[in-house]
Amino acid sequence: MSHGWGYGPYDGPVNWCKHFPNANGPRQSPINIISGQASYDSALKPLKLNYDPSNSTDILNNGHSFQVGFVDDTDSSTLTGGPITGTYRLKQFHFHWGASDYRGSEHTVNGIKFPCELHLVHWNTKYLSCGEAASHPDGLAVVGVFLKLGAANPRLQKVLDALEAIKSKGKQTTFSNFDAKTLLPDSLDYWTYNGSLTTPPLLESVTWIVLKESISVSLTQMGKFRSLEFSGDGEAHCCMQDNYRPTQPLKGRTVRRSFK
Ligand code: SG4
Ligand code: ZN
Repeated sequence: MSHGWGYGPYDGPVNWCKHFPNANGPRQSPINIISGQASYDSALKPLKLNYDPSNSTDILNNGHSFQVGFVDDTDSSTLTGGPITGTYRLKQFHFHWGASDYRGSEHTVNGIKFPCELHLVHWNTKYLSCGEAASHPDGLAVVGVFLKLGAANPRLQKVLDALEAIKSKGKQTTFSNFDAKTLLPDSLDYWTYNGSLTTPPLLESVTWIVLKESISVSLTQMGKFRSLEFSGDGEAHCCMQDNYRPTQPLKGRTVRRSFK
């Protein structure tokens, strides 16, 4: 492993600690959420997501996942309330998924893995940029949503139809007028804890907000995620699958819940 990292046998999660010492830090993510051990906190506020669909710009295969990016130079798409103080701006959303239907999510609930997990990444506007925010303990807030197998989800279709154009690493295309709020479930009940980015450099700057209610995805739709490639043009084809980090030790942290 040079400076690169991935999800394979040599560059995958168990080897990340060699170049990214944060991997063994006190507040790493993801974690297994044990529902019976999460403490109800009546002081937790409802989540407020205020997204402007005209802020979505592009969709990119970065060789680890694919992400939909948003304009973030004003407070036009924000997350407030919940466990956070102040205003956080939406930067991008991306997914993690498995090669089989029995794994793929990063967080687990009572040991249960979901086939896919959506992450909506926001940064604290008390800092100057997402990059700067990522090095502060209160810099980022990521909303995690589990996808469970079931009916085809029409709200995912625009995203999935765009994947054809970004099959290999480094490919990017425009992705305009997308309302990320349509991807969320009806209930915004959540668990929250202090954690990290789940990819190198594993910075310990994320307030995690994991929704209790999942959204649905069909087998055919999961197939579209799995047909993306980690590899770039001209490299040996390598399917983008199992791009999740396994759960990390809690190390004394508390997980709170917003619901009774
Ligand atoms: C994915 O690889 C995203 O594509 C990355 O986005 C993201 O990094 C990374 O996951 C870690 O984010 O919510 N899973 S996570 O902790 O958001 C960042 C980019 O590379 C910094 C922009
Ligand atoms: Zn993620």
